Amino acid sequence: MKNRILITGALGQLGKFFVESLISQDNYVLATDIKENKILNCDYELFDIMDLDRGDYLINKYNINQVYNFAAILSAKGEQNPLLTWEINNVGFTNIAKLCLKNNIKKIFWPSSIAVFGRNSNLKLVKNDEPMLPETIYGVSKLACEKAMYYFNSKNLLDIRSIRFPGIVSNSKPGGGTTDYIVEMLFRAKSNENYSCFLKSDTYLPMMHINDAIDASIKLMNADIMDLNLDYPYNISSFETSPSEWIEIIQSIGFNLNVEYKVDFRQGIADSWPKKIDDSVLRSDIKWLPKFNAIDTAKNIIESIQL
Ligand code: AKB
Repeated sequence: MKNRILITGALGQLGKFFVESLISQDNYVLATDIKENKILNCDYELFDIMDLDRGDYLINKYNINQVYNFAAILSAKGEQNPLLTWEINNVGFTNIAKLCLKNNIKKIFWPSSIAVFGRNSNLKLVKNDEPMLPETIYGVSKLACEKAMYYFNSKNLLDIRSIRFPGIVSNSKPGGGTTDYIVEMLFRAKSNENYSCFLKSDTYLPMMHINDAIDASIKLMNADIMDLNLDYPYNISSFETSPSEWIEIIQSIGFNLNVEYKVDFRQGIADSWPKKIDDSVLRSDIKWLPKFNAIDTAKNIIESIQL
């Protein structure tokens, strides 16, 4: 057994895939979330990251030595309740940091997001260190945690590792994000239903297959700290697409999809996000390359969707 890992937000868009992958790589995993578990086949406990006592109890009961902290409210949902988003994302982040400091756990994985960037970030090709003025509370909360992460790491208090994820394509129904259309279209195409798209047809955003995201994250977690040039999150990138291009891809692999456009407030968020990402620092530090391009991603995920 390699590590004893606590995962928060394990029933969310990323968590459940990390659970499966970490278990398959010979780790013990305690999955936690705020809802009853009906999908994960591993040890599971209810845990709200606002509850420090419960966190302390679980870490000691299961002898945890690493945490993957996925509990968060995403970009679009966050705009509906900015203060709650700040609370869950930032107090949640510091609660996990507190628990780890108290229990001598050094290593934490925490996902940041392309939402940390803003219109001043050279959006056509965003390097790792651009000026950042995020426009969503989600982006603001992620950026604040990035700064806290840098503090904890540079003072050698914790070893937090992080990647700024783009839109993640998986067979799990998304919720609350600005990139959600990419997965929603695959579900609609599979069930032969029409789709109403909330972004304009030519809105390009960076995306990636869930397996590539997991592969890079676990590689980063396992990397020798001496090989890492950054004490703060790495950019990551795989492919960029737009709603109209994604529809063409879906059609090219043999599925029908009729789409009407009903653009809403999420367009403003997407317009303030990167169109293309430069992730050369990550690729060189952990020797990683994505395995799935846009077509392979669409094919692989649509085949795995169970209606
Ligand atoms: C969202 O759309 O909010 C997320 C993200 C890019 O962080 N998928």
